[in-house]
Amino acid sequence: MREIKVPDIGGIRVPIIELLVKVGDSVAIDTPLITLESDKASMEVPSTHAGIIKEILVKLGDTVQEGDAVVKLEEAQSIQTTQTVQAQQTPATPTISKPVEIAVTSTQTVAQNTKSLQTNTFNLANTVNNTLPADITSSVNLDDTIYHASPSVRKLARELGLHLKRVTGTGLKNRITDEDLKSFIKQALQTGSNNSTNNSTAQANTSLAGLLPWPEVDFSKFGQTQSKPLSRIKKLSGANLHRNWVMIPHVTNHEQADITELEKFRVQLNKEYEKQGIKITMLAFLIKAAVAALKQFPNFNSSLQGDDLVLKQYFNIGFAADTPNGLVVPVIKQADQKGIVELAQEMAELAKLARDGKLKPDQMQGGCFSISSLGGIGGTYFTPIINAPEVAIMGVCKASYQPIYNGKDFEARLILPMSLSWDHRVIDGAEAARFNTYFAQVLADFRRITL
Ligand code: CAO
Repeated sequence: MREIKVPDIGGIRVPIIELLVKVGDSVAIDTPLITLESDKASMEVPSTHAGIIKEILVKLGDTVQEGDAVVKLEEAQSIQTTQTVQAQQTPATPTISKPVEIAVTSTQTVAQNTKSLQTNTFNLANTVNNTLPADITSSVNLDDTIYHASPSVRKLARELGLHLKRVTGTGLKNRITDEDLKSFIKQALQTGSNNSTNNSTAQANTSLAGLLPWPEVDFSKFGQTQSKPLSRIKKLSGANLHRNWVMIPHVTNHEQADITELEKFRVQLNKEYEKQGIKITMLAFLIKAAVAALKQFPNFNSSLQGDDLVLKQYFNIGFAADTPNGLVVPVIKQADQKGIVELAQEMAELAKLARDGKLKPDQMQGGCFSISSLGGIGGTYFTPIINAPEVAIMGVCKASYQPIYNGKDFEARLILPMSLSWDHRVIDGAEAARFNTYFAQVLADFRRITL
């Protein structure tokens, strides 16, 4: 049996404010056992050995110093990491599934905090600023009763992008415990899944925004009804679309492209490739034009990450595909390195996989910009929803012949209606108008792509 003791914490006595394990728990080296807190900082005491907790030698509120025994552990000699501990546990064994990464951090925390406690220069504002992202800390109230929490709780909250102010602490001095955080997350997830099951995602979110609750109506009062569960894809895409529509301050600019010449070229190409069974649709040209426009306007090929704009040097283009189960967006990778025929073939393959429900996750990942084409169906203009974390999407509808004045006469020209939605946090209106104009120019005269 091995006793795990409090390491060097700078020769002071500090109270235990959290017990992080219980008898029967399996722990790995560096699994946090207890949280200590002085009036300046908090720190976790990690296990120095792997094994099973046989006895807890301290209780909440006890004050401890270096060398005090915390727990008795039945050592598992061969167990060195959390992963191996987990692999050897039987289902009946209570487990602590804290990833090694957290434990490593807590070791560092002990070292950092020990130093700080010794020099007594530690200050809470610094802790907060070091442990929370800048955009959160800038608006944070530094009153520590608001989000008093151990380093591992803070870390988990940070990883989930969750502000601790939203969690109610039930520990000593309103401290937010591991359990508080977990039950908050559990509740949030339950609310989310309930909402998606009831097709009323708006319900929770509108209540957050202070809006009226979603109306609950007994439709059968007015006539016969039948309930049909949403498909898995509809639930997933619905949740994503809802988030993107609510969270992105988006604007949609409309444009018209004269694709008379391009359509002639497409028809000609289709004749040439008919024998090979290759069909070239307008979408292949739209993908190529999108690449050209992204090269010309790099802000459109980016994603927001905190205060940074991540500009991508690759050109992966997603296209919305309508399937019996709902909307999916397969991604054509490295579209800049592919010709029209190759793009048309790959698009047809991906669209078929999508319709058959056989797309693999990696075939829907890594997109830079999306195109949603309703051209084969109809309509004039619409307002596509940006496929976050992308910052813009191009929607096109059915091209039709329009009388266009050429300075002398009205001429019948094939006009493609285009609708570009863009994220106003990243792109300005003028830039969007330029992007759209350029996009339309490329489609009007595809030779521009070579410029
Ligand atoms: N204007 C006029 N005709 C068009 C056109 C356009 N912009 N785009 C396509 N067409 C024509 C095609 O040439 C084809 O005609 P023919 O059969 O006579 O050659 C016909 O419409 C059908 O094309 P298609 O839709 O099968 O092919 P596509 O390459 O244009 O589109 C795909 C493929 C997968 C994008 C499409 O099948 C699809 O799923 N579209 C729906 C996308 C969607 O749901 N978007 C909404 C997202 S928001 O909810």
